[in-house]
Amino acid sequence: MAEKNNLTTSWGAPVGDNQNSMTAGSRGPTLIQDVHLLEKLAHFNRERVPERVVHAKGAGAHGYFEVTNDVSKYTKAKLFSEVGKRTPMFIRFSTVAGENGSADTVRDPRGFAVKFYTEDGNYDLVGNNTPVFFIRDAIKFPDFIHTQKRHPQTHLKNPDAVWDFWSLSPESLHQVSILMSDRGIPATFRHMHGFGSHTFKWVNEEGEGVWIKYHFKTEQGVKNLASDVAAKLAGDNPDYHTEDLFNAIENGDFPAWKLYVQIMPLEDANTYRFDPFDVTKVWSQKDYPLIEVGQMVLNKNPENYFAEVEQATFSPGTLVPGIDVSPDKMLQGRLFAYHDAHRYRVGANHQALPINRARNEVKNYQRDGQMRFDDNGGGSVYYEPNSYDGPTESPENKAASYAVSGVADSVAYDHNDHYTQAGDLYRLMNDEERTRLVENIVEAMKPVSKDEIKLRQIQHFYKADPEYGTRIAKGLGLQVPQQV
Ligand code: HDE
Repeated sequence: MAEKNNLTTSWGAPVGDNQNSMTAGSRGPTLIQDVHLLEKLAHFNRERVPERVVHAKGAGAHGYFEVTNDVSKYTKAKLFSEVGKRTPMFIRFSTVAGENGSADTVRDPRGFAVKFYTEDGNYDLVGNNTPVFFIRDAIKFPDFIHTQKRHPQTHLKNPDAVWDFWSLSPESLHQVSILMSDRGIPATFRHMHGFGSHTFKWVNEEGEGVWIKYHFKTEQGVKNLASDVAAKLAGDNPDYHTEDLFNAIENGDFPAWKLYVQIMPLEDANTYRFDPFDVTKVWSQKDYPLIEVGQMVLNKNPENYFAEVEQATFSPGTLVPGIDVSPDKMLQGRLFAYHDAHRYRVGANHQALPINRARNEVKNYQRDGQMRFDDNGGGSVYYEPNSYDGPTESPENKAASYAVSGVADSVAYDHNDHYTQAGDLYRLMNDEERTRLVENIVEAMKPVSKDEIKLRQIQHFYKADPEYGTRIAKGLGLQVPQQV
């Protein structure tokens, strides 16, 4: 006879009755000794871990990355080591500002966070579907996100804050223009590009470095949603992108992206026409053309959303030999923020969770901490240096050194041209794209209560391109301020 499929408590004891609480007689009070009832209710109260403070709503998938072009002369990173090499990976797509459960089809950048499970440990490439960002110093991030979230009194979204901040932070103009363009609402997670956004460093076996930028080009083609279609979907099916990704993979329609890099010799950074570490700027592809690296294919859905997507923890600080960071002030801030967020949201041992655990053996002297559900190193030596053959550092894997100079100070960037690239973007667009861009901005700015904010923002659009600023001013029933 087949073994009975017994329901158990979390401590494995069989449950006698899962329909009725234990009471003193059928009408008597519930007995506190009904430990199965107590445990069910108590665990239920603790099912929610804090949602991500940004990028709370997302969807994930497993897949692989395969090298299609030899870039080993630039980097010793094993996942890029030879053509044909495959590395398992996990990706999480997300919106930025909305809470968990908010609609997928909002106008917002999309997170594009990739975890490569390489033989040298995990490498996280935590990017967005946009090559630039709104700000370029980490110190402004909490304030920026406050403006994207809810007003502290009304608990409503607040256009005054959004545009007040952007009009007082002109470095945001390039990303604001991308956000308000057609690409602000991707048709699905499958029909959008991905970017590392920041400048990173690749280092080869000889310790020679180059600066790089990552580009994931969707092989599905870029498709976007018109604002009105997106708004209707946000009401009819707030999980539209989540559902699309799951169904596509479930049906064997595996989405793929080609990965390219732009490569800049280290010395070029000193002479390039703007600071190449400024994440509000792109590098001209005429100056630094795209070089193919490989293909990423998503071919497996998560078995369990909470275990694999909600508990996934990514960080730009999760690096492997051959890949390093740049002095980009945003990237530097993120190197602290992500693991700090994970320790708070998931726990000190988040890297040991199955979805985050490296595929190669993790050997170090970190012990204990909450939810240490692995063997915690057993009886092995638990300090270093030691005389018991414990794991030791491998100097050949030290991050490549590089010269730094300057006075310790809180200093601004040494260039402030926030208009050329935003204007170039506007001029690259065809008439229909420009018209939709202007309409989207006018719609978004109409609810702003202070003309002072609108006029200040119009000045920025005008400096990018006179037609750009003039059309927005007209749409808002305002004049472009004289002192532009
Ligand atoms: Fe994030 N970001 N971010 N961000 N970010 C987080 O990590 C942060 C920035 C991005 O699917 C948080 O687990 C700072 C740029 C993605 O789990 C947090 C700054 C880019 C995801 C955090 C930035 C990103 C996050 C929130 C300014 C694109 C979701 C909770 C210096 C290049 C990853 C968490 C996932 C998540 C901090 C700016 C992308 C708080 C301080 C620029 C895709 O750690």
